[in-house]
This record gives sequence, C-alpha cells and structure tokens, in this order.
Amino acid sequence: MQRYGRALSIAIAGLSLIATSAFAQQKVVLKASDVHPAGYPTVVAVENMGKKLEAATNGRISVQMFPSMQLGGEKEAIEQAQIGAIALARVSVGALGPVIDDLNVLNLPFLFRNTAHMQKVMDGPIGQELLDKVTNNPRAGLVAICWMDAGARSVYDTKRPIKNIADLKGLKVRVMGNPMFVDMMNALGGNGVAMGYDQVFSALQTGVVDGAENNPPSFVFDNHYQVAKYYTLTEHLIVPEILVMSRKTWDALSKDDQTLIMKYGREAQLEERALWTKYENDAMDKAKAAGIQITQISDKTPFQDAVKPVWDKYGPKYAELIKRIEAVE
Ligand code: GTR
Repeated sequence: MQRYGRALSIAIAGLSLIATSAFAQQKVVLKASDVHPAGYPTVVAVENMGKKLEAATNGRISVQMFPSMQLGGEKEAIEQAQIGAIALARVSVGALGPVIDDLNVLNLPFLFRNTAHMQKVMDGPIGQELLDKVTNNPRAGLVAICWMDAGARSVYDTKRPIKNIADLKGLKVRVMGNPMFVDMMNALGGNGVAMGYDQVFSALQTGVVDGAENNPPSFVFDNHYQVAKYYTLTEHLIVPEILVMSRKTWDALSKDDQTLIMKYGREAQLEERALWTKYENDAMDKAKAAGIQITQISDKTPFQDAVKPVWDKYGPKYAELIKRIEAVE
C-alpha cells in the first residue's frame, strides 16, 4: 500500500510540475502604450487595470506600460495594436477617427454642451454603441475596452493672447492627425497643421507652429506650457479617449480572461475620470503659478458660428446620432 501511495504522490508531483510549466507558458504580458508620462490619469488607470488582472490571475496576465511616447505617437500606437505588436493602445478618439469613421461624430467641434454632457453620453447606450462599432469594424483589427475622459481642449500659442476669434487669424496651430481638425482650425481663422503628438513640443519650440490646442493636463504635464505662454479657454473640442486592444491579442485569450479585461476596463474608465478632475485642477494651478496668461472666452458664439462649414461637411452622415446626443440631458 505504502509503495503505491508513494508512487502515486510522485506521479501527482510530476503532474503538478507539468501543470505549473503549462501555466507558466501561458503567461501573458500585455504591452500598453500611452503618449503621456507616468502619473498621468490615463497611464495610472491602465497600470492599475494591469495590477488587478495580475492579482485575479495569480500573475498570469499583467500589463507592461510604455508611457511618454516610448513607442511613438498615437498613429503608431494604433498601427502597432492593429498588427499585434502591442496589446493595448490608449489614444484619443481624434487619432482613431481616421481608422474608424463612426467615431468622428465625437470629433465635431462644440458637439457637447460641456464635459458633464459628454460623460452622460459616453456612459450610456450611445457610448456602448460606439464601442461596439470599433470592435465590430472588420478592417480595424481592434477591440474597444473602455472610454477615458480628457476634458475640453483649448488653444495655446507662443505669439499673443487670443481675446477674440480675430486674434487667431494667421496663427499656425497644430492639430491632431485628422482632416476634420485641420478644417476646424482653418474655419476658425488659423492655419491648421496636422502632426503627431510626439512632434508638438519641438514644433512649438522651433516655431514650426505658433500654437496647438489641448486640455490643461496635456498643456502642462507634457510641458508645452514652457514654450507657449498664452492659453485661451476656447473649449472647442470635448473629445473622449479610448483604450483599445489588439484583436490578435484578444482572440488568443480565453472567454474568462476577456470578461476580466472588460470588467477591469470599465473600472479603469471610472478611476481615470476621478483622477482626471484632480489633475485638471493641478494643471491649471501650475499654469497660473508659471505665469501663463489665461484668457476666458465668455461668449463662444463667434467660434461656434465659424465652425459651421465643418458641420456642413462632416455632420450630415451622423445626423440621427447627433440628434440623440443633443437630446441627452
Ligand atoms: C491629448 C490626448 C492624447 C493625444 C494628444 C494630441 O489630450 O490625451 O491622447 O491625442 O492630446 O493632441 O495628440
């Protein structure tokens, strides 16, 4: 009996060894890219999602974050996710619009009344429908995990305070790589220059552009405020951000792992939002302390009127959806 018992326990030990090594082979490290530095709300939220995945899978699945544009700008991140070179890309909907046209509705200037309106829309059925459009797009090769907040974007420049729309005239202003934004900046009177986020700081520094437009945390924590001293609160775009996964990575995961990723993704969306509010306040404080001249635009009507051609060109195909977005209280 004892002999058999010993043999059995050896066999069991062998089995568990095999099982352990099979387990180890399945170890999945999800490479993630973000243009922002460590500590930025989007970076922290995705890192924390990774920690939760690691804890829930006994270390089998983890996230390796590459912040600060280590893997390039957002166009590159999207392309790398599409081919499966990275698993996760946290990018702006502005950058993903050229790949998934359905998202471009969110890139219409002055679409949302304010950030609360945007959050309500993105948290509700319209937000889910748009996530599904990304996931079900047969050519994109991406799976949409969750949204993230990015507040409202405003213009900053190295030349002069923009007190009214006429002051934008002739300024070369960098916009994200999406034709809608070039049209938007041109309609506002500036000269829109599309370029990757990875080039903005040096373009501002060397005078290749006179300005750019972004939310307070990007303006400050990506250091653009060191060269652009005028920040004008035009709040012309309220563009959400999105975390996408490579379809190649997604398809290789089990159903249970996919469910876990979606669950922690949703939590990351909410966590990022809470972090965002604080970060935005910190950014404004830092800008003020650094002597940035901040100009409020009390009447945005001239700016809203000026972008009408952008709505005429891009709006009609989203007419139904725009009505639904506008109806969200
Ligand atoms: C930031 C956004 C980035 C990137 C950048 C840009 O607000 O968080 O994802 O899109 O803007 O202007 O390119």
